[in-house]
Amino acid sequence: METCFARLDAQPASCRFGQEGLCCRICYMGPCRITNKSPRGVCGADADTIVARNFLREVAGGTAAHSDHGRHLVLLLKQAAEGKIPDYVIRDERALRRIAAGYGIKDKGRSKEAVALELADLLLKEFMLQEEPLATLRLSPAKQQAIWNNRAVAPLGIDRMVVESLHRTHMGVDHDYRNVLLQAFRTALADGWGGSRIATQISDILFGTPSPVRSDANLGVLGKDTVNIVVHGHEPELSEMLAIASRDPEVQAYAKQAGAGGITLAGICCTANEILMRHGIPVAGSFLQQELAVVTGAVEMMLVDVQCCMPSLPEIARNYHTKIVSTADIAKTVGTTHIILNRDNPLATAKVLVRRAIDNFKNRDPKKVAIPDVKKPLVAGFSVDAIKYMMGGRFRASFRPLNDAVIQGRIRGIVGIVGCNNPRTRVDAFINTLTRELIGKNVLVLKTGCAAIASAKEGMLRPEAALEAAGAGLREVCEAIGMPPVLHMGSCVDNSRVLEAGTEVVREGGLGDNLSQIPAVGVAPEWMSEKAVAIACYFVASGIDVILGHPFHIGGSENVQRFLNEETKELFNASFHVCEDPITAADLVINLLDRKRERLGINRKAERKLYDMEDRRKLDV
Ligand code: BF8
Ligand code: SF4
Repeated sequence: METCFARLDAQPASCRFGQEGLCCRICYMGPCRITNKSPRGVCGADADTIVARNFLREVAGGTAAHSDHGRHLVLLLKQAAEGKIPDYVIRDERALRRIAAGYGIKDKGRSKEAVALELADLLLKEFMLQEEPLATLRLSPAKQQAIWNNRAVAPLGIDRMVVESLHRTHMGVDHDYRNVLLQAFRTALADGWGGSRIATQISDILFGTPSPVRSDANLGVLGKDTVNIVVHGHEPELSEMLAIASRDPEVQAYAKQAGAGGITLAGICCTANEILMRHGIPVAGSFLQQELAVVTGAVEMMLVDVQCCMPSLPEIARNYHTKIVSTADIAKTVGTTHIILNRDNPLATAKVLVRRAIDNFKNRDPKKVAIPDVKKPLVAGFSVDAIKYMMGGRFRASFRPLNDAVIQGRIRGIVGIVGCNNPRTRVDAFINTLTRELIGKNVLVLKTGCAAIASAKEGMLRPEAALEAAGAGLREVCEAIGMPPVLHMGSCVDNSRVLEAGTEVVREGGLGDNLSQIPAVGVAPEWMSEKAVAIACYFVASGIDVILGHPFHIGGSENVQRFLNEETKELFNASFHVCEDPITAADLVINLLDRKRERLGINRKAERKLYDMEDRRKLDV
């Protein structure tokens, strides 16, 4: 069986030009490669221009992916508000009214449908704005907006930013690497404070704002005697319907008739995170486990939509009875069965799919079944709203206790550990070592994407993990609230929740008046996708330092490296750092947090020491 790990071994050594960003193939006078002997491409572009242009194209790709997902959801909200698809309803009216108020939409005395329609129209415009900055930017702290305006990086319409980026990187257009890189930050902001934020908000309105929920993670969640259906990809539209369909009594009875013990619906990648957060549906695995899920021989059907779905899946599935079904018209793969979603009645499509999976149960070959006996319990569902509620109950919901804990030093700071897995490094190793190191040092860890799944599989998303591994200060906070030391905030578009959490911290007061002042850092230890590049850029542009487990493809230009790793400090009060091992990364996180604490005048070492891991051990003795 050939999986990504074997295919990586079979790859020739990576091309240095590609790795360093020095290969340009954007016009047909090329491809051009920059060397000492040929320091310019045919058109005259030098290393700085070529590296910066390639980088901007990556950011545009990542922004496009997140934002197109956001657009699909806005269109869905519009149709739901118009009553065109009865299966989709506004499940969270409170979220709708709160979010609409954030955009200044009046909701008093108006039906939820009327408010939703106005909101959907306003958010659709976010994609199209030609001359005004995004309205969604106004959800950030005022000082943050001032920084973006001063630096001329406040994005206009999301689509316009992506198109402009492609235009500016066309042959013979924008050649000043600084100008090109500023556009990279501007485009990334249209993702984090545009497309991604919109996707998260609409998902909450349509499918419910997540709140703490129990579940399990790892391949062991697949049932030996149940029909196993795995949903994989990113958009929650169909998986939400599958969650309902798989619980339908008639469908359940059909599974029993087929000789199965029931139906197990499980997720891979960010679809997993979406339905875990809202329904507690178990997680079969992260990005690099998609092929392995098929290799268990126990999956009747795997549904794929967009992003991070490997084209190898049908090839792997040929060795088993597994049906790979693609569900998005913009994402087809040779060898899959493609279904067209019944837009008028998506629940009916979901039921047909579940029945087809049940029909396939009889084709399972017991001799080929090998489900690893691994799974860990977890608690997920930490939306910003849920965190506020946990801290203060319904009537005093607020971040005050969190801010106080940071000011007192019980929590040293907040780190967002996000992003993918990458077969070039040992799966989950960097993510999990770093996470343990940091919670031991009283850093509250927020997680999204496949990094969150890594923690789930390690058992770090259980509240008990605070007793086992957190420093005394963090442990005290977690125990008082009953929360894990690592909070699962959702899928990759839900990195916008990390920004939202930072904004709440600022709003609550006492830790500075923009995001760059709060003791917070982002880390993408095992990242691989263009989306991760966009996320990293909008974190930095939002004033949050970002540590990467391996560098961008920018090694070919010292100027580009200097701009991203140094000059951004002047622009945004944050920059990129590269740390290739988790211990050095943990030290750097602590260092960066302490510097921010120092500036806020709250870095009182004596108090903080009391909460350190070593002291905690002494106290325990
Ligand atoms: O968007 S963390 S491997 S699944 S890109 Fe992909 Fe990376 Fe996973 Fe979700 Ni995000
Ligand atoms: Fe070569 Fe310039 Fe064309 Fe790039 S744009 S391929 S550097 S000629």
